[in-house]
Amino acid sequence: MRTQDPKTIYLREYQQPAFWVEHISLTVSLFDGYTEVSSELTLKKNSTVASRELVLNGIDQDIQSLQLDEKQLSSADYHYAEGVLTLNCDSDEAIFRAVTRIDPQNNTSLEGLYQSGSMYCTQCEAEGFRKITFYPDRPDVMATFTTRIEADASKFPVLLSNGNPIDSGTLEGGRHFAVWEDPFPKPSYLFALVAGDLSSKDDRFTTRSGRDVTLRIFVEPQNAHKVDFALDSLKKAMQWDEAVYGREYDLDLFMIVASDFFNMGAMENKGLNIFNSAAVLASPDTSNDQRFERIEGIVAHEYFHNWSGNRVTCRDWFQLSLKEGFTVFRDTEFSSDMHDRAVKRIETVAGLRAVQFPEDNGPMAHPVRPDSYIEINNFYTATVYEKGAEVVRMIHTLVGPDDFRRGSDLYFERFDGQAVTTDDFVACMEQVSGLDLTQFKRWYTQAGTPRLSVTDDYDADSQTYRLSFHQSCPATPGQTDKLPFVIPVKLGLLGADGNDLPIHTSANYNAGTEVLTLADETTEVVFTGVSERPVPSLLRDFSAPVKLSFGYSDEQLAFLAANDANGFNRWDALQQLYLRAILSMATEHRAGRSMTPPSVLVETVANVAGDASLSHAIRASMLTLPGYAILKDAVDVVYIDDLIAARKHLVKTLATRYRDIWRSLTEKLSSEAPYEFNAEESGRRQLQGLSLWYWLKAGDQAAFDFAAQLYASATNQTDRSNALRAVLAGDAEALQQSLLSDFYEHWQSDTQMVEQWLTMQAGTPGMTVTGIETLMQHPAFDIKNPNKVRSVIVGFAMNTESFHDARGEGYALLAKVVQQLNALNPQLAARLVTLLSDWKRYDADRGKMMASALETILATESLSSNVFEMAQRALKD
Ligand code: B3K
Ligand code: ZN
Repeated sequence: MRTQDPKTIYLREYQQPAFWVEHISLTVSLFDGYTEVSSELTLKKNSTVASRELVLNGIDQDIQSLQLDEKQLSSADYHYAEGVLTLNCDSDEAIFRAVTRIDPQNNTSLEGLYQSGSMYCTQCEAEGFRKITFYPDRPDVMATFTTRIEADASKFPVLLSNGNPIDSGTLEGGRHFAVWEDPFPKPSYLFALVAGDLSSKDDRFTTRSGRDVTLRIFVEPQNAHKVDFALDSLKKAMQWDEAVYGREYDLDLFMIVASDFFNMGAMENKGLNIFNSAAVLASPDTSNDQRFERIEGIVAHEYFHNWSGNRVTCRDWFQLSLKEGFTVFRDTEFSSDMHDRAVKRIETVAGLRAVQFPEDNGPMAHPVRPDSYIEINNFYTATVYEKGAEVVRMIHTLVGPDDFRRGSDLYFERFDGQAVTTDDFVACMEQVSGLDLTQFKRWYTQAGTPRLSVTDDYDADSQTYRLSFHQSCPATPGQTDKLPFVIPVKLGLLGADGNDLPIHTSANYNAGTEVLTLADETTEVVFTGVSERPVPSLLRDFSAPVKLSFGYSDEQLAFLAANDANGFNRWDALQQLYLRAILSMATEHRAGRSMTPPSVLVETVANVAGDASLSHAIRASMLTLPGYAILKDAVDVVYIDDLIAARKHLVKTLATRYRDIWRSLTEKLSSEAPYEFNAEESGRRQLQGLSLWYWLKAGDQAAFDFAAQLYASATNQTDRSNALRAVLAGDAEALQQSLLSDFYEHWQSDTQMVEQWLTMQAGTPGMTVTGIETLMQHPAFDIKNPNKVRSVIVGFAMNTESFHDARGEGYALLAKVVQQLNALNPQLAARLVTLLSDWKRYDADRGKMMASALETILATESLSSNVFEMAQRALKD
């Protein structure tokens, strides 16, 4: 157990530093066994701060020499403890020089400079630069960088850093060097360096002002055939940001590097994005449609950060959502424009409900702009990213698209080259729109998902219809009482013929956007001239991230699913029907009674499956049942066995009742055409995959044959993985084993395919802890590789039935893995802790076992502050 609890950082304690850095000159010299880093900081006193203390962060720095101006510093001149070096600096302008040694080859934390396979790369966000050299490693210190890299020329022919290459040459002893200069002042978290034996591919983009930009992607040679899609996505993103935000790229070179060892998806380092290989390498043969879509979105996301994040960055890490919420909003809009907007909205909301809502509904809940943290890496969460994007989306809804664009223009112009706050962003939107967003900003400061309950009343005599809204927000850690939120509710009123009735109201309703804005705990809205009792369609397009309840009958939901003019709400109505059905069946199961899904639901499913007016993709999402994350979030106590039994029973009922529909859809949706990734084609494949899955659940031999045949003849990974997913979900064990071993046999030299193979196995029904332990012994597994850990461990935790096995062995295994990773990669270890954080929602027995796994974790020797913070928050009342 740790001797001292790590320090908590508070937003309210933010202070500017006493010294700014105007420029840093860095020389990084890679040697086998160690790396030498020499840095020269051009310091300038911050006149608004009285202190003369120079505060530099530095972790695992083996000091060779330190110098302030002409003075060599001895240990009496500075204080260096717990990663902070402090010294006094009497002049207003000074040069600080440091020569230190670091050990990237043994850096398994994948923060700072580290080795990834045969290459070196960096990850500096949030606080990795302090593992490279002494520096005020905080985002409000923005400096220009010159970086010189020296290394063995044959092992590391490619040497990269941010900005433009300005010099290169050979050195003695088979070594060489390259010098890079980044003219844009940036915080240290955007620094990057890469050295390796990489192959590259170039493309070009001409900006709208006519500048020619070279786009260059670097990968290990065996991946050279997997780069085209990322380059195309990049060009689309560049074009989109010019068209939609008026933002142009600012350097002559934009580079992307793929790394196999990476803690997250990708990183937006200025001019030199570094990507997790899995988030950038694509080919039809190894990436399914979902993967293509994800890669396109991430490439765009990182590119968009060049403005929302790099040119305008965060003052401190509490402002993380300033860049992340905004950039997620931007990449989501980009994807909506590239493909199908309604489908994208459905995917986004399904993801929000499955991940962010549960986070907001448990011990990990925190505001979009947190008030405090121990380890900032623990706050790269769905709340900061996805809820943060919803908050930006609501601003977009409230001010309208034109003012939003004017507001973002103002924001980029006013704050270019600065480190700012979410308040600064909102202030721009207020200025251009004239709206007062003071109350709206509670979305940034209050955690928890608001509940919006709605009742209605119709008076035929006066033809008035009344909706009464009541909002509340449950207590979250550290926040018991919440004030009302501003909630934009997009709505329509459906008449019996399924069409929208005209809306007349004196409430705060915008007829152009169909948005009603609520600001009070209770709001009564009266609609006049309503000729019949309508069915309300509320929260269209999910206009606010709230949990809405309205006492719909099953028939009304089915009616909305069939008729709503809003595609999103059609989907959502059916989701509510599924959810209700499963929850009530689970209650029956618990009571030992038989389960029967409501016939109105069963009939609606057939209608949707056969509704040719709906796109394939919309049909597929409408026919997809809510997953366990959403089911769990909807109950007070999670009796997981009952939820599993109920969900399975519904699947079985739909599968067997409609086996002919599934069969005919599966067969009809086959295509011989060569693979193309677009909305139309991926929708077709998605619906075929789902139909095949249902058909196979009906147990028909013909379905197994079809799947085996689809697998064998597949010319792309989407068809192949659809076949595999269906087979793995069924109970034909021999077929499962034969396909899985064939897959590995065939693809073992392809890293991305091996990761998918691991994930599939971890997710197989009937997977056991022993099975996972065996998988972890497989040569393809590597505990030091986050992708492999995520494939197996997160894959297993998502396998609800197996992970929540009543004996609790899954929890114990997870605790063991966290303990092991605590020493190797604290950031990843801390992520895994969240898989146990909802322990209190389970039945008492499971809850106890999950909590005891957390206790085990908390008792680990030399516990990292990352894991400590997460385990302790998870266990706290
Ligand atoms: N900004 C990075 C995330 C860094 C995470 C550090 N633990 C990727 C992104 O959001 O674009
Ligand atoms: Zn981001």
